[in-house]
Amino acid sequence: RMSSSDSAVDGYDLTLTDKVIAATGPNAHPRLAEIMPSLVRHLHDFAREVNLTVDEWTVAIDLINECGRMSDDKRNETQLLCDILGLETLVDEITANMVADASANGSATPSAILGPFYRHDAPLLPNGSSIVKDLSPEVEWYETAVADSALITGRVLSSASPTEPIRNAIVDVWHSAPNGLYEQQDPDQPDMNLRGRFKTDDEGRFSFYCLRPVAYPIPDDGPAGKFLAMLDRHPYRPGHIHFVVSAPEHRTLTTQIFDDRDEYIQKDSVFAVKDELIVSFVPREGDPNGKWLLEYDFVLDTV
Ligand code: MBD
Ligand code: FE
Repeated sequence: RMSSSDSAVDGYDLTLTDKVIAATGPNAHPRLAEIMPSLVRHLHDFAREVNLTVDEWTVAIDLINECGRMSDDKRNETQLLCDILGLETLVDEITANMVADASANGSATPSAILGPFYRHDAPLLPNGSSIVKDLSPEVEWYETAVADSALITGRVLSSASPTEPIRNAIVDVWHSAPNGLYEQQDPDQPDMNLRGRFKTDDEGRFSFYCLRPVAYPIPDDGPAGKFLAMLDRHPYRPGHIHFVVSAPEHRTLTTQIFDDRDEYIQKDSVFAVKDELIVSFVPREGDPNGKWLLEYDFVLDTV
């Protein structure tokens, strides 16, 4: 029976939505009290819009449960599920917009998502050293590593005065090996391989040796990968290098750079590419440890 606008429409009980929203008590966590009505409304509207059945909902519950079961400190499958839905990129964008205040003048390096493979406490290394550990000819990807050896140098600058370098900034870097695996995913790589932290000198400079990054599939042996397959989507990310750049009195920058040679640059499976983060390595002579060069400056906003 249709007595008012909040009763049954198209056979669905809209008052259920209102009841769930109204059930929140007066002492609820303020931020939750603010956002839950919207979450409940969107969730319910979605279920009504697609005519979600119990069987379908059960499949979704199983998927989320499986993500949780699979996650530990080396693998965050739930985060990966969010990533393929664009959610980590979306919240990164929203956060960047929220913190854009008077101090931000738009010149800071754009952020990009952290991803599931960051590790705290990467070794603090002297500038000019290599994050490539124990590279022996026995390694299956030795040839690629030799051909792709790269030197990355640059400065960390402040958006407040970009002519003034920031000294003692920390550049925390990590990337996957040419076999497409991060060190913690691969028992054949030494601990902390392809990870390092570098402190900028008095001119704000950092430098280190690494490898040009290659495209690789996000782990597709778990529920997130199965989901991708069900969507007829590929699991590849374009070759990328992750950074967390931090300095006193500045907003910590989490970002990635993307190698312009990569065929997946326009079709990242986790939607993290931004034009300003696409870089060109240039060939370099006379240094077998660095056949390619990238000069890249990071610009941080003040807090
Ligand atoms: C990655 O290497 C990554 O950086 C992100 C964001 C998601 C999955 C795998
Ligand atoms: Fe990554």
